[in-house]
Amino acid sequence: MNARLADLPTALGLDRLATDGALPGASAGAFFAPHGPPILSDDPATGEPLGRVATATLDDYDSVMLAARARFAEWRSRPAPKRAELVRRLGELLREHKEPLGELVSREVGKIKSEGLGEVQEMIDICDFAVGLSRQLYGLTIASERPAHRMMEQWHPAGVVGVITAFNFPVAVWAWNAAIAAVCGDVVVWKPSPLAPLTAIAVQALCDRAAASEDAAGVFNLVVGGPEIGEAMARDRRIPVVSFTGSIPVGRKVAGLVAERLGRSILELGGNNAITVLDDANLALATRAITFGAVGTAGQRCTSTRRVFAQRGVIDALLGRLAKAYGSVTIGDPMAPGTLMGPLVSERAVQAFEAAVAAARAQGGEVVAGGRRRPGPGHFVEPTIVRAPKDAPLPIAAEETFAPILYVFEVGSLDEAIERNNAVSQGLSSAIFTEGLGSAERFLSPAGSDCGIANVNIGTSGAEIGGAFGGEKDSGGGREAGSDAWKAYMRRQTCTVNYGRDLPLAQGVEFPV
Ligand code: UN1
Repeated sequence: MNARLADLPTALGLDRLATDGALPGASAGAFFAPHGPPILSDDPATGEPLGRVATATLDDYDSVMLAARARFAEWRSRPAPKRAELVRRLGELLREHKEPLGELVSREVGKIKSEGLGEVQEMIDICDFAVGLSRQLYGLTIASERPAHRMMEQWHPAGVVGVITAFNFPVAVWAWNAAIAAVCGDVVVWKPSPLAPLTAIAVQALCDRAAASEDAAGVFNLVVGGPEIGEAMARDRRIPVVSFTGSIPVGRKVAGLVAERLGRSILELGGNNAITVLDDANLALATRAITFGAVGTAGQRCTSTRRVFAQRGVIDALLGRLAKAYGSVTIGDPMAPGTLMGPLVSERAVQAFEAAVAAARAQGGEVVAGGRRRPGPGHFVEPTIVRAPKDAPLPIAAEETFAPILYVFEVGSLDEAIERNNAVSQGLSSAIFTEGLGSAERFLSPAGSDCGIANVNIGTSGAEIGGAFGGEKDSGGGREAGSDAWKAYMRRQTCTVNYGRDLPLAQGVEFPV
């Protein structure tokens, strides 16, 4: 364990888990030493190793699945408000450990302190939401066409839910899925990103503590491993629901494997999110929203702002304001006060950044801010703005590069902005800045943005957990977190009860026997 993390393990209960230097990356109610090769987790701000984690083999995965199935047999029959006690306890533990867990997130994936804390807050929020939801898993009653018959719909637990998460929200996205699934009566098996195993182990340690006091060992389970574990989950008929967050190509593969066995997948894939800025926009507001959207989390959110469509009358003023705002962004140690942008997660991410900037230049884009990597140690780059050429396409802007690169286009009208907003394969998040009610409503209308999220006078990222989160087209179509997203974690049952003495048939069919 790295010295910079010295006081964190104790706070998170990790110190008790260390076995011959490697933390055990598997838990089925209690941590056990898995048999796969260890992986190193690095601090992206320094390139130094933070800790070593033993990974799970397919046999280890199978042991976790067996325990999960056994737990489900009991858990599904526990009343939902009682199940919620586990989630309430987890929420309390997260509140108690918000600081050290937020710091661990910052250290392991490089997001700034406030965002690391915000990520844990998002977990706390979804726990609160799930506790309330446990008393609101409503079904409909339906008027029957037959006398003395009652029809109703009820929602039952689906089973073992597989949750595969990405490095950029290493724990919040797990919580969206896990907190909801647990109150729905499901048991969760989690495969975290191999880039963030320490954060996952810390959260699992809190889960195991919550479970111990609520007699719920094994409702939350952890399997740290590589793509072979993810593939096993996608193929596994014992997992009726697989929630996957990650890239579009891997999401396509997961969706195919789950569909082959007629399972259900909840996909939260890439985005290519745009902000439209009309001539009547409040430019001060737009500048702040664009800068947070494009630079926040070093551009490594699926909701990060990647494209701007600025109307002719404001593009120069907006670019001037953006260049100034970008100039004031402090880059460095994510935990240092005042830092607004930490490192990218890996050297590979830096190379992808450099390749995208080079492609943008080759395609006629003008780099008006940033554009370079920063000397090491650590994986630092400059937040970058590319002004698109007027009369040529900028094909690189159709791709999602997980880095702080913003492509700015000039548009003549709202219609043109909407058309270009929708012209990419992804459809996650979008926003418009305008003071005009008509323009705002047109952006939100059926002929407006085609994304799962459409905002007015706020940016594309930073969604609250109360809404359903997810996107259309290549963004995957899944919905997670709030609203009625819980329905994806349950199976629906339509029930008809005859309390009469006759057996009338529907549709007036006669069958005299
Ligand atoms: C993600 O990047 O996978 O809306 C999720 C947001 C965050 C979640 C992002 N609440 O930006």
